[in-house]
Amino acid sequence: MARVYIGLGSNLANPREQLQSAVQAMAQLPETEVAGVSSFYASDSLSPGQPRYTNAVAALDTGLAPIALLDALQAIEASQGRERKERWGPRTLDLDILLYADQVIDEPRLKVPHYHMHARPFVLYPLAELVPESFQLADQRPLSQLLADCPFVGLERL
Ligand code: PH2
Ligand code: MG
Ligand code: MG
Repeated sequence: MARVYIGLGSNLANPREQLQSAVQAMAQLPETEVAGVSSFYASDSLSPGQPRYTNAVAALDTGLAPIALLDALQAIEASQGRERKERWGPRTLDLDILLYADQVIDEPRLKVPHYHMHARPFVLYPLAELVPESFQLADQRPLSQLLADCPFVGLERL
């Protein structure tokens, strides 16, 4: 089993319900258990002119290999009405593999740790709820240092 952290995001069609259904769907995946879910947080979209996002992070223990997990998460996104039109467009559900055990993955479909997670408060603060204080990311930077460099600005804990 691998400990995996998933970033959840939604800014369309009742984001809180989207995140709750996604957690239930992840709990039903084969060889997978949900080990924890953070609080939900609201913040403005990084892309101007879009509805505010609701974000959270979930910890999974899974026997699915990284690409099999990615396929399963994309199927959940699709089942909740995700449409891929423009990059960074508004979305009913975004499920990002943030960390997969301590692996560094650089494949066309999947880069882990997730790009930009190191500087996004809506990823780092929910992640910090689920891991010990000494937690190190796969590329060795301690989470405490990333948090110190990434102020809790514009985040609203729901
Ligand atoms: N995701 C994006 C673009 N902008 N902004 C917030 N606040 N939260 C997100 O999850 C987010 C975003 C693309 O994945
Ligand atoms: Mg995504
Ligand atoms: Mg994303």
